[in-house]
Amino acid sequence: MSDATPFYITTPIYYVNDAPHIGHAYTTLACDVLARFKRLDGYDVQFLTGTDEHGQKVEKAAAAAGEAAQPFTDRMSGNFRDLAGTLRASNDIFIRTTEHRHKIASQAIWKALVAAGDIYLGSYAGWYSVRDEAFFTESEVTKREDGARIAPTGAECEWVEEPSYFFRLSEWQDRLLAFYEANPDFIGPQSRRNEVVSFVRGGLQDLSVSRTTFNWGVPVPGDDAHVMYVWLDALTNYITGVGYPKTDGDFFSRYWPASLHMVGKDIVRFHAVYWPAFLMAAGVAPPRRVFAHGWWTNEGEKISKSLGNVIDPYDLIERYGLDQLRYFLLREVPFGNDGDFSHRSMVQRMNGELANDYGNLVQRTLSMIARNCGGELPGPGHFSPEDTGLLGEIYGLLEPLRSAMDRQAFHEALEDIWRVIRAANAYIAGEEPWALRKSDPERMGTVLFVAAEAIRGLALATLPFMPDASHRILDQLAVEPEARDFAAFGKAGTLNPGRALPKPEGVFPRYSGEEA
Ligand code: ME8
Repeated sequence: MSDATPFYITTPIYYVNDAPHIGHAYTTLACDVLARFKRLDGYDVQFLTGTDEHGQKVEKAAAAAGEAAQPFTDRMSGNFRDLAGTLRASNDIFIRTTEHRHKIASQAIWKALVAAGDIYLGSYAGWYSVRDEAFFTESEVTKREDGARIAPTGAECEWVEEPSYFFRLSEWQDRLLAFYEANPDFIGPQSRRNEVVSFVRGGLQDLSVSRTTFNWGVPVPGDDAHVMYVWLDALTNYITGVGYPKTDGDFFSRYWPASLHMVGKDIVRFHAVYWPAFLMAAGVAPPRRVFAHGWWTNEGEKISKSLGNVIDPYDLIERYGLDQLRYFLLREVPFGNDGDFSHRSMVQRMNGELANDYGNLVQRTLSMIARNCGGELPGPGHFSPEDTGLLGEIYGLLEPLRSAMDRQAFHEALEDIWRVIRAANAYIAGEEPWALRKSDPERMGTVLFVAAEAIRGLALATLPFMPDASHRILDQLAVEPEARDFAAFGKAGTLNPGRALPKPEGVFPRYSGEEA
């Protein structure tokens, strides 16, 4: 195995009750950008995504579709797999919770919890929200006018009374608080961390971890009348994916604990409270970090099927392009905050930041080289302070990018990159290479070389965000495939003066269609 540092990143596994939408695409893209960044930076990455296929919600959806649960989940899971492909997600693992290996892993963690004395048989009587697949206490639900009980998430609850196994979560309060204290980066952003800590400080109740009123789930070992609570089954996917229960295997010991579970803010409690408690109880190390991003609304409204305003990622890709969508989603909101999707701001960013700022920089530099240097990359002469200034900005970009990416501050990374794009545009405007063609061709060559070197660095920096467009820019600079990683970032000499460049063509089209 490679001696590179391992980095294991996961998306939530998505429920297959419905078609994927922009929210699912968002989390997957954010993970993909980080996975690509880490690979380019020399890490040994495992990137997992997949589908959550058990539980009442999926069973009901299958029944509503008039299908048996397994073929229904096969079909629906395929939609998520297809979306990952369309998004160009570079996941190494696609896991489904109906796979045999996952049943083995789920039953193994169950047995470990039983062996640790953390599971007992009792009976549950309380509220359950099928939409959230979550239990709620009397004090958490509110009564609507028609008498229906509503969870804090807005979902309707039903009353459930059934025999159930419980996990002794109440006994994990102190150990969880000590764990958060010892691992200040375990939950990001800070606001979510505070929320989780105060939730746990408020006291924890034992958690029902099995159901008996339906059977679409992993059978509880030794008691077939119960299926495992879907969240215990679902969370376990993250260790199934790296080989659990074979914890002494190379794969598991290499990639576990996960570097990062990326989730939406809706499911932070499951990941930052229940999951580390299950794992510690089962004698498995908790993940290193959980980052909960914010929620997208559509033109100011909550996205929901009943409002009919679900945003289809395929439509956006068709209209604006995949790289454009990837850029927009990670640039539009500080990662961690909620965001509002609007076509207006999509078009503004696409035209202003991609076509004008970045696209023009590339396009005018490459077309000046094509026109004035016979299509060959010019060689540099003596460097002026302006030249070394811009080169310094480029070579200095990687460190702030690393820092931003390690904090999942994608917007900050993009701002850093755009600062250098603007500096490069200002450099060209100041140096006026077009005016040097006759008066000082050597100086013109130096300026165009420096601009090309800046573009090379920028294209490497944008590779994780916009892989297609960035590769096309590197193609136009004739950068060799093996020089397309961060090891080559600050390596002057990767560009070959005298080398014939392909005919330049724009990579960031302007959007000129009708706005939706
Ligand atoms: O919760 N804005 O699956 P799920 C941003 N199966 N992100 C959104 C979003 C929105 N409007 N809507 C969804 C589940 N997401 C469980 C997870 S993990 C062991 C089990 C994203 O299909 C966001 O990442 O409901 C959210 O956490 C996830 O989709 C929920 O997907």
